[in-house]
Amino acid sequence: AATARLQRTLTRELPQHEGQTVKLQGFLHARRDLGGVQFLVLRDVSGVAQAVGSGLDLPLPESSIEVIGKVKAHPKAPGGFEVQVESLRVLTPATQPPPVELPKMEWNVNPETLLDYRVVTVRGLKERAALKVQAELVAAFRDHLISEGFTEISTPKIVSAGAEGGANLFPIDYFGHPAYLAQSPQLYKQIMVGVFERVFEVAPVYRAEEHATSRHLNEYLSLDVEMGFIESEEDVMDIETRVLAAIMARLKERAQPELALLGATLPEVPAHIPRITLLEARQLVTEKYGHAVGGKDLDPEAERLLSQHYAETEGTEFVFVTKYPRAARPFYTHAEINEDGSLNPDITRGFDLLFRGIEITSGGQRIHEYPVLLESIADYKLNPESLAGYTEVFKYGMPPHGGFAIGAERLTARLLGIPNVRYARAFPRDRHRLTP
Ligand code: AMO
Repeated sequence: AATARLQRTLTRELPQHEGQTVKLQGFLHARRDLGGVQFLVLRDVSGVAQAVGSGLDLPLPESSIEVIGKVKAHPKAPGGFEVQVESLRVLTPATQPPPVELPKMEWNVNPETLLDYRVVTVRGLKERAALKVQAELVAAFRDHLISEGFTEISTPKIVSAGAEGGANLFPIDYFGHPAYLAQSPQLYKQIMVGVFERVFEVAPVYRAEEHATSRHLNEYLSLDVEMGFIESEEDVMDIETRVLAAIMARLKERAQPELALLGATLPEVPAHIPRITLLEARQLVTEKYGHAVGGKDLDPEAERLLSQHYAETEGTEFVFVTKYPRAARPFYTHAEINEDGSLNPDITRGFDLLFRGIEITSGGQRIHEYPVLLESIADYKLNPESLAGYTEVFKYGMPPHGGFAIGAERLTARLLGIPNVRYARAFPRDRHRLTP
């Protein structure tokens, strides 16, 4: 009766309860029987704890359980303490063992099995740590932007036209009308600059990418920012730098156990992240590393080499690649402004941010003048009627503005050394995966 009134203790709190009787609740993470002595590892939201007993009727792994027992210092136990089991109660027994032993899971060992059984493998300590770090990262993104006067918005994910161009749109049937899943909140976040001037959104977006790579998902979490009354895309890069610094500061403060578990080190975010134009970047990787860059952008190898160059020469893991050619940017991107004030037809104010060898952000200044926008839509051979709901707002004094978007899974994966963005999402959608 006395123990029934015990409050729940978290595994993390055991050191504060040495010598006391505590009640732990969680999942049976692992169990071992050593000649009559039984060891169990209980996992709760705060970590794991070892408990030791005998004569216990142990359920299958992943059963949810309650353990009551005395806390004892034990140097070999995880966290330095163990619980000597006085009673074990099975709250809900697992009806079958998990298809893989959770304590033994590693990235990329049987990756398909891990994803097929994601409902339970996502409970794994590393899997959970990655998602926890991402949650902290998103919280930091929000908090920092709010502190700089940004307002959170929510824009439609069912849309009538693509925002980013390309063929990677998911068509859907909207009561008999053609519609699409949103590729990005781009057009709506720009419209909302007319309301709040500084806005951000945290929401999934959809890309019908047919290829399976370690950096592409068909549904990913986009961390979007848009701000009005800027001078140029430099203002946008400055904000992004501060956002990244705030993210790393929060992770340092709040995600140490997860970072340690994953063996991850946080990057320093320099006050000024180096900036190099795309043209110069292409030349650099060709001249320094002998890599001939195909296409109009940087290919993945060029991104890797450019990051390597900045790590070696400036000791930074971030670099902005700026002044993208028009041909490599969407129709809404603002042209570079020549010294005489005219618009450069070939170069834009679009940029990417590379982190540890991979593009994690695109951004730039946007076209804000109605006639210029209509001209761009015509140049890109897009249908002005399908974009009329967007272009309309440019009749009403849209200020110079710009923004950026961070792919949350790419940033998480690069931060934590996770080899594939699929493991930086609880339930990834890829070319072959619609469940769970
Ligand atoms: P972009 O299309 O470059 O730009 O996307 C921005 C960032 O989103 C991430 N990303 C992806 N992550 C996982 N899987 C994908 N298939 C995928 N595609 C993109 C990347 C990328 O840098 N509207 C612009 C942003 C802006 O200018 O504000 C846009 O969507 O990290």
